[in-house]
Amino acid sequence: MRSVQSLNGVWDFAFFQECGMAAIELSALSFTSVLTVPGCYDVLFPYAAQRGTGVYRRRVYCSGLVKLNIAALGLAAEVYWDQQLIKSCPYAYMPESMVFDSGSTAWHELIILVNNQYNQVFFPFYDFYGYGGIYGDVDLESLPEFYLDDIRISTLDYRQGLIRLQVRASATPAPGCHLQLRFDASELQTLPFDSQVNIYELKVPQFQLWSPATPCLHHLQVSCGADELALDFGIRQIAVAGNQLLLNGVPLRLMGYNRHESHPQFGAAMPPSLIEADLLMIREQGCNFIRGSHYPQNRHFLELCDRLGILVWEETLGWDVKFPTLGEAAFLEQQLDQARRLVRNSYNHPSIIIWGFLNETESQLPELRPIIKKLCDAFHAEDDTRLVTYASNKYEKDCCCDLVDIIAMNPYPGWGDANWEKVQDIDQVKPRLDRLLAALPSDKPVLISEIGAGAIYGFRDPFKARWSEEYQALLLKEICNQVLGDERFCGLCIWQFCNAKSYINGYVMGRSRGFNNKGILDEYRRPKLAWDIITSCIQQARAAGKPDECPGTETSV
Ligand code: ADA
Repeated sequence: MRSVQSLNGVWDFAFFQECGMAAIELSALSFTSVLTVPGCYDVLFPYAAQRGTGVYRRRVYCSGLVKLNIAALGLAAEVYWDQQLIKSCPYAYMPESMVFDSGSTAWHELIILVNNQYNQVFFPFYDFYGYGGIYGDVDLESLPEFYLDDIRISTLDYRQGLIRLQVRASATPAPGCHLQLRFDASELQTLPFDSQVNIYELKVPQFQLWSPATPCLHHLQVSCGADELALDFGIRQIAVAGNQLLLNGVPLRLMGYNRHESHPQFGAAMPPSLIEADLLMIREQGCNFIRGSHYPQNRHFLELCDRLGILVWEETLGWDVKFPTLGEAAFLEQQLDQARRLVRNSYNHPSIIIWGFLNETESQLPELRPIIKKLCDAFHAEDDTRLVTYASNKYEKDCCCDLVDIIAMNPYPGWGDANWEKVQDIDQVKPRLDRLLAALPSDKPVLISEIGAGAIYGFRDPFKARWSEEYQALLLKEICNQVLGDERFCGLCIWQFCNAKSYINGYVMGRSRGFNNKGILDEYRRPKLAWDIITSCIQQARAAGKPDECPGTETSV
């Protein structure tokens, strides 16, 4: 196996307020402080709420060809090895890997500049806080000269355990090169490896299907020349039949939450055990689905979803971007680049069933169609085994629904679309959903990808006024009953799992306390009244046979 060195831990640190990365003089730096990686600096004193460049430094003992992996960072970064620029990282939350010659056996200097000023990828109008820091693990792998660069496994036929294995090497192999592989504890297989990219169709011995009820993973060990890799994968197929979703041929209804990677004390660098705590709550409630709003997901999150049997929508960063930016060639290029990288990074996670892009875009405008088409095509070209969509708030006016695999709508009856003159608007839910369904194509699955209401934790009110826990609970009960009870919807994804930090002075936008308060839990994961109500609705829907396939209710094939 490759040797991997974790670079997590305590790094030297310096912070330059209101200073861009270009202005940092590497040779003149002095480090007065330290910071732990992973971590966000702008949730910590003395850097809390500041914007500028954080400079991380540590020494690394190594030599030769290496691959540096940074699980995620934000908002943008530059990576320097012995004062030489190795890579610029423009996308917040995107896993980064870089292969380079680290030099002779010695202590080397690794510097990562991490800037948290808004940029052309992370705009100030995003309704979630732009945290600065290294959000995920950092490690360094030693590579042989000829190495395996990318492995992708797709299910070709779930009934037979037939998979497609695509292996890309760093270069064209020497003549007579072979790939050795082993599934789980089965016999070692030897296959010819004669070009840089090799594709095999293989049957997995004694295969088991992956699904929310039985999240069985297989283990694959692959070696070629001096390189060896191992990974887990699942055999499962997600498909669409008319307005239904099918998982391994069985009708599937989604029930779950939008979730931000966000915590008041950790920002976007949540410890894996806290991520796990979120997922266990979600699964315990009877949910089977999470939309990873609104960016690439932490690798611990994805691994946990694979293991726990939680289905995932993963998406690229691009929130409510409007014209003229939306029409710029550079913006589209960036979106396409993110799409390709998202798929490459997450390809082997069976939990992911949907790729998403451009949250709440201008999909009511015909001039957006070519852009949406290009993005759908880019996702499909990288991955023809998953569904592609964007979450829309253009509802009846959306003119791009024919371009996606699954229609996803974010209506807010009783809240955003509400008549605020009325004390309550619960009775608006059903007519709003009916109008939506009447206008949308009926030959595709329709997912409610966001819906919900704000409530301030602890604000209890006998009048059930807006912002009270009571109003949120009442509205969510009606939403759950209407959506789960209507088979024309393939799923319900509530906005949102827990409160998440947003605009600091967001009072006018309804972001009081600086948080988006539509969480069913507060930002410390304390349940509001709606949590138990939603649990009961899921139990009732399951008792009535809906959703057909929540964890535990699935029929095996
Ligand atoms: C939108 C958006 C979410 C959030 C939500 C809200 O639908 O996609 O990120 O901002 O509105 O709370 O209003």
